[in-house]
Amino acid sequence: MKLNITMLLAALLSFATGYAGIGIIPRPLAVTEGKGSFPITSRTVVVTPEPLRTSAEFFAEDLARALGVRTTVATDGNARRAIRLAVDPSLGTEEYLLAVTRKGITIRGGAPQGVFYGLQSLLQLAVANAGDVPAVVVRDKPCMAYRGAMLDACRHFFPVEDVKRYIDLLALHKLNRFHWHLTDDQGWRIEIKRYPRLTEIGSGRRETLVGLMPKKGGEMRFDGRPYGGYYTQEEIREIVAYAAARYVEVIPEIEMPGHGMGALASYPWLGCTGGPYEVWTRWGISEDVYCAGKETTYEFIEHVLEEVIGLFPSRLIHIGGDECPKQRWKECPACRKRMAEENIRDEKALQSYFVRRIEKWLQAHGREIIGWDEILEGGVSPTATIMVWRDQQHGVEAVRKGNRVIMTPKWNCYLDYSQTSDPKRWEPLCNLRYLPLQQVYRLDPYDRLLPKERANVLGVQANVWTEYMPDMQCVERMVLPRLAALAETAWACDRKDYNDFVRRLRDFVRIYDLRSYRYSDFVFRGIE
Ligand code: TNX
Repeated sequence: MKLNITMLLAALLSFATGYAGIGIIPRPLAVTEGKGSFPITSRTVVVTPEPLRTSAEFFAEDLARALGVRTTVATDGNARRAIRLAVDPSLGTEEYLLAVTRKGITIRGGAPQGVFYGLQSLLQLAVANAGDVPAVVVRDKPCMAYRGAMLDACRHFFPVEDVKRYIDLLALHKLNRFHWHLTDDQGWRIEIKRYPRLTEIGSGRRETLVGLMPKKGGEMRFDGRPYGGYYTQEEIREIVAYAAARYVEVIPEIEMPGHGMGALASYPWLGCTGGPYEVWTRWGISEDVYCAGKETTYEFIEHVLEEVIGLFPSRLIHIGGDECPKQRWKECPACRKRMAEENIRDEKALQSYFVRRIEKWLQAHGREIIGWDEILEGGVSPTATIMVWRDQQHGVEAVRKGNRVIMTPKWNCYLDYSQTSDPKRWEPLCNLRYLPLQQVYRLDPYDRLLPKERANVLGVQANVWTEYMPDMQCVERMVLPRLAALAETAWACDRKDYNDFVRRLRDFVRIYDLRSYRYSDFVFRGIE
């Protein structure tokens, strides 16, 4: 009851400010307002074909939570006051048409995921208008096929329930790829049956750095407590299925040849020096990396990937490839020998050899690689997808080489960067680089590209590195509402308007409230 009054007031307020409550994020392709409204009540029936039943039930649950109204989900079509769902193959796969009249609501989508996105929009309209949905026709389709968000589960570990909560967020923002960063210097988080030490040893660390950015004059302070966690294969299957039910594909990342201390600590023969190694307790880049000279390294990675592809059906498998110092390779006899034998001119080319070998293996198993933009160095195969995280110029180069790219340039997409420049408002621990909401919004994935080159930009992604995010509450506060800005680029890259976005955001954050997601309200308070 209390909720309903709040909603009513909010609806009145938005009316008073001349905003008819038809604010959807991301901004749809076309919105045509009609006359009157359709009130959703406990007599409303969601009529759905069987394949869309799960989506309909998610929607009914959301409504119940949001409005305190229990709608019924049914597969027969005779209800009078209905929300009707249907697949209409004349529309694109992710495209939908939502029509609200005084008599009822219909959502048609080119495929089930299109209907799912239509339901997300309807939920927004229902919540913003306290269940009395204004008559409108909304038509939408995403401009990007790949709409992602990454979560780093290595620097900090997030239990299954948190990962699901994160996936819920993706679905709410109509994103469709969950990039799961599962291995790094600070921890190995995926169970591999053939190599049990990866989780026995590699998933834990002695302690964790809790000082603020030592590089910037902070002190190196550790908490002195062991830390760890990993996902069993069963849990991974559960998460993959959970995501799939929300039209989110999970793309696992197994980092190589750098960021591998979790593995090296578990099996020291993976490094050039043979160790001993330790799972890292602080952030940064380790000089010790997988040995590119020894054959056993490649065998190990292939065995790991064999289990990985058994768990993740995604065509793309992320093999990392970023920030790999080459000093150890320079000093390593096995690496020198391999370079001589394979006619490899320098260490960058050795990394390229490494990546190509793994790519060949994955291709032989029906998969494709995606890697951070450093894999461009030393030559990259044209079939690799490049995840551009440094300057967008690397993306332009990759596109011109004929590669496909995902744009996630750090100065627009790194949601670990601080959202305010005001030190008094920083999180207790944070990355001091500054990335306000508007700067996320400003991302132009096609910047510097010719129109005919655009097709190779598959999409955009937000990255959430968790050095300074010990738990999901913190992740939520950092990610929201910046994720909404990214989502708008992914769906509406050619029809963005920041002020209009902020206006719609006021409605949108009520869904965060309803689901008790934490978020930053800086934009509403004029804090930059
Ligand atoms: C760079 S982006 C990294 C991560 C860090 C991040 C911190 C990338 C491919 N590597 O390992 O966590 O910066 O912002």
